[in-house]
Amino acid sequence: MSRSPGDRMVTVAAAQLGPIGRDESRSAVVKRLCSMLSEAASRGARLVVFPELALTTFFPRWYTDDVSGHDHYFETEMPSPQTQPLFDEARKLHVGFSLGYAELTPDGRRFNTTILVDETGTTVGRFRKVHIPGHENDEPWRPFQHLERRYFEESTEGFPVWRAFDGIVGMATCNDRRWPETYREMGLQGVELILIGYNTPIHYAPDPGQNPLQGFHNHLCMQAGAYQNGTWVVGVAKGGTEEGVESLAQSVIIAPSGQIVAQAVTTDDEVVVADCDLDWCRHYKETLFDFARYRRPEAYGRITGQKGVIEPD
Ligand code: CDT
Repeated sequence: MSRSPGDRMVTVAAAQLGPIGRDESRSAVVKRLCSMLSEAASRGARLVVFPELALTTFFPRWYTDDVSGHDHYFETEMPSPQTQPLFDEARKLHVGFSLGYAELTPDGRRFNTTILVDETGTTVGRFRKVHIPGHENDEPWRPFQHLERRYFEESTEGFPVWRAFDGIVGMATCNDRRWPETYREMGLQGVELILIGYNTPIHYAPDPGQNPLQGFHNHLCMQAGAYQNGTWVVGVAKGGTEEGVESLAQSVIIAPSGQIVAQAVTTDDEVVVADCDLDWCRHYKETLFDFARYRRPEAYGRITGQKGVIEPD
């Protein structure tokens, strides 16, 4: 099957962020995001993808006995008076966006959330992070903590997709990108564009031998997810050294072939743009990865039937 561009060409921007300081105000961050929206729009983007926890510093690196003492890092409404300018700017520029932030619900639940907003400024989708990495309790032996499991609940809402931007769009958040089930769940709903934000410290305390491989593993899992499901994947970092912790940048836009078509070159605020032909997905979804023809769910019972490893006797 030869590849000729289809009608559903969507220009997408990966809006990589550099560090956000502990004391940086919401309004200052929103200003940064608005200027990136405007740059992306001037470069033809119709959809701008921001990272995980894009409104604040990565606060789960700090231990606290009572997490409610850190509620100022959470959003209780979206948009709020501080974030409304982002929605207004998007509507004015006629671009959509996805935005990761810490969500505190009216009944006191905390999620690591991403929303999808269309070109009219309307929220069309909400995803809550499924795989919550790190630890629950203080582990002072680490040079810095990764306390997402203290701050956030695991979502039980799975991986929905939405019809938007002339295609089928899904979202995932940071650690979700390392799990093949994430992509397959959306692949089985015909996803054509997966938006992923991440905050990935270079130093992995439980096994520092993985540190030099952070960039490789980041691309490896997203490229495999794209190819094996015939979908575009946009992976967007909050990178650079934030409050003394160095995080991976290397944001990318990946085609359904698994090839990287655009990549950030800095560790700071940077807009990377690519034309994403959603019709390209068909070339994989209707050939090698024609699920209806080739998948063997009857051979995959363990995937949903068990959680951990059960070794043979
Ligand atoms: N934010 C996030 O999910 N980061 C994780 C770090 C895992 S190490 C505790 C990631 O998978 O990149």
